[in-house]
Amino acid sequence: MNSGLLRTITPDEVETYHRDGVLLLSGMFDKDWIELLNKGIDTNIKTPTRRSRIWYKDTSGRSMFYDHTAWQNIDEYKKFIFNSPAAKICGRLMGSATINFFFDSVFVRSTGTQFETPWHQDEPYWSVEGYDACSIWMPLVPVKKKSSLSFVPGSHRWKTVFKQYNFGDLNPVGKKNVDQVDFSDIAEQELPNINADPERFGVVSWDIQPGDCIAFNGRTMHGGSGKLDDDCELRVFTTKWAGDDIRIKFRDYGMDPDHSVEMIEKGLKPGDCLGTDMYPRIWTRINYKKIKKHS
Ligand SMILES: O=C(O)CCC(=O)C(=O)O
Repeated sequence: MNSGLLRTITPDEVETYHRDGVLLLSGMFDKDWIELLNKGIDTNIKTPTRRSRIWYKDTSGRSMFYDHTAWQNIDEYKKFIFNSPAAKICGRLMGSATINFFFDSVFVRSTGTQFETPWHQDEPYWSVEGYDACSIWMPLVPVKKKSSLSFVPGSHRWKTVFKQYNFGDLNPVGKKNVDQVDFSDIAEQELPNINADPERFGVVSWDIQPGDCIAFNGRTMHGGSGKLDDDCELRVFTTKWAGDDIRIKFRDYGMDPDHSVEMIEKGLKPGDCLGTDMYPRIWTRINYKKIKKHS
């Protein structure tokens, strides 16, 4: 398993990440990581956390499983978080001095599932705020462009507060105890209908192979994955990473995932940096010199 970078991240790639808020990185993880994470997802599905949800289920049995913050009980996830190059990739892209792990999530669609993830920006849902948050979206099976996660380049710099989707509503099996978010009181605008005119928004997506990943900023608008062919499944492992300017923030309108209870239990409060054994520091830049500020 590679713990170092399989290849250099180029200055052009860093530039693209900050300009577009999203970047496809080919060939970053060797096949041992993919095997390990597939095993981890099998365990996760068999032993879901209390916060897991089935986002979608149809009468033919096609479904989508979602879970998050499962890493502390799944050795394969733990190994990936502490030993894979993911934290280093985020550190290089963000130009941060340190990288703490934030949380993991999985999105597992059975073959032929049509369900599309609604468009959204992650950071407004989270129990933290800041520019320096990077997600690593890693499919563990090949994904066609039409089924892959799509992005609106540049949307990480949008200033509008949108009325975003309440993912807590995605409960076809009737599970009630989930994080609820209601943006109505703070929203300045409805979410734009990106699917109605993807070209106007410059929507991008890619064919992806296991070992590739997409890195994106916590504020970048994304969605639209799904629409699977009958012989294609989609298994995705995502990790969220915090760089220099990320601070804890509790939001009155709800959070998803809502980590506030666990954060308070760990002695963390609004305004603090992430830390403790729940948000371990995984990477520190050697000879850090603040040369560029992107936020
Ligand atoms: O894979 C998906 O369908 C959704 C991924 C996502 O929203 C995320 O990783 O933040």
